[in-house]
Amino acid sequence: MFNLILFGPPGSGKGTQSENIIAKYGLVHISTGDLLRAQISAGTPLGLEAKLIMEKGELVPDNVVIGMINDVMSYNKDAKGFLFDGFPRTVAQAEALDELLAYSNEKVNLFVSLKVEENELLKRLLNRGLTSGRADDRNEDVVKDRIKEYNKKTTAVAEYYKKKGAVEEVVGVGSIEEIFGNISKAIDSHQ
Ligand code: B4P
Repeated sequence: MFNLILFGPPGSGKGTQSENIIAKYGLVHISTGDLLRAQISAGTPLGLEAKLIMEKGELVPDNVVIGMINDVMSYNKDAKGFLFDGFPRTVAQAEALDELLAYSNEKVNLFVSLKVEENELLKRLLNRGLTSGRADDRNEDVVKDRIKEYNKKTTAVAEYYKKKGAVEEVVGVGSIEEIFGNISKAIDSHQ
């Protein structure tokens, strides 16, 4: 198995690059943002709870997100590997992922961190808000709160994986193809 985490602040290109990565490497894509939005669309109790939190730009509780990840991994036991997009976002989530993988003698093989500065993130997300229909992209204060939440709770995840090794930083500014080329080089050198 090859298990990859694509990491970065909101708007750094995780969702965008994930599409290219799964097409090239055949990994099972797990985006916690997409899973949560699917729950919201289906109007489940979990979705109703998540909607209120996501509209404020905050993180959904760890136990909810870890439960969703566990479900998708269990349904995909024969996967060649997983691409985790937008997960883990806290150290508790990172520890839980390590435990889930360890059950099947697997581990995180590579952690790719996309580097994009805050002004560019703000510009991209507000721009996406014009067409995406996503409430959390439309309001500048909410977008800023998401970036603050990332700085407060999520940057520690990068430190957690740096201690374990297999971390690659990729500049997330430039053309989508150029960035994907650099991510591919990082993956190829760790397979
Ligand atoms: P996510 O769905 O993960 O959303 P995101 O971080 O905003 O998006 P992403 O980073 O994938 O967007 P992309 O850059 O591709 O999370 C949404 C919310 O869900 C969170 O705020 C939180 O509330 C909740 N949540 C999700 N996971 C959670 C977890 N594990 N724990 C707790 N809560 C969780 O795209 C951004 C824009 O940039 C696009 O318009 C794209 O076209 C553009 N773009 C991409 N690459 C570009 C480039 N190179 N140049 C120019 N523009 C580019």
